[in-house]
Amino acid sequence: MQRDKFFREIENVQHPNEKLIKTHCSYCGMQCGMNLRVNTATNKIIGVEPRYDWPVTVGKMCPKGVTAYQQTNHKDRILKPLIRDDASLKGTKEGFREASWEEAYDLIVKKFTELQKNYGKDSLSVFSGVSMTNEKCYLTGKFARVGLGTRYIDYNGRFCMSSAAGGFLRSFGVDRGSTLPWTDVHETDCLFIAGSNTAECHPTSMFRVWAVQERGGYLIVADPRETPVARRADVHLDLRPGTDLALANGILHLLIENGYADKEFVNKHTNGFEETKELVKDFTPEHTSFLTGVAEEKIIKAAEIYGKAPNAIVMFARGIEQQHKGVDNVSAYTNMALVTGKIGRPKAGVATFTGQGNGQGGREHGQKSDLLPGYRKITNPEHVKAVSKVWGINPEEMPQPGVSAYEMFELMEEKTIRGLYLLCSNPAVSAPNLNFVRNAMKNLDFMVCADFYLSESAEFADVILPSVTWSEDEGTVTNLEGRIIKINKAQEPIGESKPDWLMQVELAERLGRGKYFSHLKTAKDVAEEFRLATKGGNADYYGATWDKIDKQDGVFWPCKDEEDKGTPHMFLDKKFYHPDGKAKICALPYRPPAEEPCEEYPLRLTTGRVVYHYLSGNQTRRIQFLKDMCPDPYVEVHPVTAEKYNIKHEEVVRLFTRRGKSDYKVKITEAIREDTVFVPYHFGHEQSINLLTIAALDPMSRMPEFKACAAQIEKLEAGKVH
Ligand SMILES: Nc1nc2c(c(=O)[nH]1)N[C@H]1C(S)=C(S)[C@@H](COP(=O)(O)OP(=O)(O)OC[C@H]3O[C@@H](n4cnc5c(=O)[nH]c(N)nc54)[C@H](O)[C@@H]3O)O[C@H]1N2
Ligand SMILES: Nc1nc2c(c(=O)[nH]1)N[C@H]1C(S)=C(S)[C@@H](COP(=O)(O)OP(=O)(O)OC[C@H]3O[C@@H](n4cnc5c(=O)[nH]c(N)nc54)[C@H](O)[C@@H]3O)O[C@H]1N2
Ligand code: SF4
Ligand SMILES: [Mo]
Repeated sequence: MQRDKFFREIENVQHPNEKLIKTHCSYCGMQCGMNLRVNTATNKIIGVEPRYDWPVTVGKMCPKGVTAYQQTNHKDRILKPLIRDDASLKGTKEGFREASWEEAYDLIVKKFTELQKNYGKDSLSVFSGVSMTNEKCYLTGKFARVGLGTRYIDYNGRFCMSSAAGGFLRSFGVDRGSTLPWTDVHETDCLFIAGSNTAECHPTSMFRVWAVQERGGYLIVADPRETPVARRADVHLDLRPGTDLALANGILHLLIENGYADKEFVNKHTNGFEETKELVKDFTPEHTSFLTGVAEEKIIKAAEIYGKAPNAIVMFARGIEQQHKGVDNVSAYTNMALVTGKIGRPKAGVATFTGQGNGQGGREHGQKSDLLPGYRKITNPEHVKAVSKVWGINPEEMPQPGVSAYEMFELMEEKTIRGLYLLCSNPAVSAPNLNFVRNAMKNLDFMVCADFYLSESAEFADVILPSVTWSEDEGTVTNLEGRIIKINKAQEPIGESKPDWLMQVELAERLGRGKYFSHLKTAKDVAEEFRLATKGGNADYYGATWDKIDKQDGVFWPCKDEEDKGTPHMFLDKKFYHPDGKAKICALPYRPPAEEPCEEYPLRLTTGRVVYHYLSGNQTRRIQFLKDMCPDPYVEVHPVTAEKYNIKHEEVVRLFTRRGKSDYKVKITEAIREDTVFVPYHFGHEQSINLLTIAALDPMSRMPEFKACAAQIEKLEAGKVH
């Protein structure tokens, strides 16, 4: 891969009595290159250095990345399996005792077998996450379908990437989060960023973002809040939460009206232009401004900048995707690139900021209720046949598709699902409408949770299995570019902790399914089977061997065989993945958010992140520096709104919606719309903003509308908290 101008020949320093283990960060989709420093006398991780030789992030890391190594030997690590005998303590930290692996496995096998005997195979479920390697994500899908034989498996990507996936599949016929490598980003002429707090959530992208402006290019940002990236934008489209579909249609209207459509590209390589043109006719600047609250001049200026730019990249993130029309939002913003032909060549395209470390790979290989490895469909008999062959099962044995993440909790509530194997996710904090979700978990007959720290969700478990952190195992992950990279092991697992793939192999053996799992003795064994299982799928990883990943700074999928170097740029041949080779321009009527403000709930609540914490916070709330920087959640309120409610900076107020309430300190800031309030969601128990959020699901992706619901503020009497 060609080095870009940010690459500097800085050698990582090798200190005496230390070795450096080349790897990547445990957290977000940027997957910054780092070296873990290991003391050669104790064989323990003692620190970290950024990797200057990593082409995507060239020596950059954020506050989470530089402290990530502190997770491994943290005092809160769970060192042995834990069992709780008294079910009445469910939902608390109390009542767990240490047990041997044998005792824990025996109990799980006994309970799971009983449940399936009494209530059928599908009484069990698996809920997982994508902070795990591709190999672990792959095996989790196989464990559910072959080990347990249940249809009910889904994962936290439903709350994260599913709308982006749905939009890309509809527009392009394939879902790779970025059509181009990140090393192109700073070389484009216009970045159109919608619903991404890039500087806090993908901070090591920012040197490329600023470079666009430094080179004379433009930055447009659509966000209800003036985030750090919005502050420096040439145009900040400060829309009302939940109105992106109108904004995207409004911009498309102007692009077409003002002659920026690339007619040749549209005719040769797309379908759907005429009906889309017809639909967006109504989205005049005036009407769009009315629907979105963005000034007309800004909409006009944004369209003109994007239209004129020789190359441009449309980028977005959860701000547009976590809506009950998230898939439509993705396709609507993607329309901009397809209509103007700014795609399928270097420096131009579409990208979503993938969230979790393996948010891309983890969604491709069978943790989703309807997918099998290699992005194959469980509803397609040919796909089922291909995967069954690798797994050594009869295709008829493959379970049917299950339901989405939130819908699994609905089935737990009504007792269709009675057992849960939860790993790598903390839904007791991160799922929407938490009063309901926590109850559903409490309602389970038996729950297992694999985690390395006792999370808020583990409090609902009967058995907790100690897993390892990312630094105690090896495997591959796929970063936000679609580049498959290698995570290396820096330290042996502490205590009796084990990698998730090993627990699943050992459990499957004890459930009488050893025939399908016992040959997997190392992470590499899982990797070899995994590559084979993806062969021939849309997300083909067969050619991405660990050797090749090491030699060429990662491998972009698709990569079909040993000779194939991988695919950094998608669609260079202008071939999209729909059967006729064309992309789809989508005509998408506007729909408002599921819950609009009213007299009783006049404010719009939106939620998201801060730079110092990661997701449910179960990892970052334990790191002292990060905790010091952001100890508690807060509610951002505009000064005009604060005055209306007669509330002051740092005063504790009660925020409530139709579903729940919670008390927060007020942060008065002009960097938010007057009609909107914002709360970060990284906090547990009564501090969780998800007690208030709405579980309105997108009809296609089943993504909850985390980004918009109606809320009200209540001023508390002095000193009254909770
Ligand atoms: N520091 C940090 N970084 C992270 C993570 C983390 O937890 N902490 N998590 C990782 C993961 S898993 C993810 S998914 C990504 C998320 O990355 P982002 O999507 O960038 O993060 P969010 O804060 O969820 O939301 C982004 C922005 O959407 C805006 N927004 C809210 N409502 C709307 C709307 O209706 N329309 C538009 N256009 N914008 C809206 C919010 O104001 C916010 O600034 O970050 C990854 N990186
Ligand atoms: N209100 C609101 N809610 C949201 C969002 C929002 O913007 N607003 N964003 C949503 C998004 S984008 C996401 S991605 C979800 C994420 O929400 P969660 O899935 O809850 O994310 P994490 O906090 O990463 O949970 C991972 C858990 O698994 C553990 N863990 C980490 N690695 C491993 C591993 O390898 N194995 C095992 N067994 N355990 C591991 C961690 O300690 C942690 O407890 O939250 C969603 N919820
Ligand atoms: S930007 Fe993401 S991957 Fe990079 S150091 Fe921060 S959390 Fe880790
Ligand atoms: Mo996410």
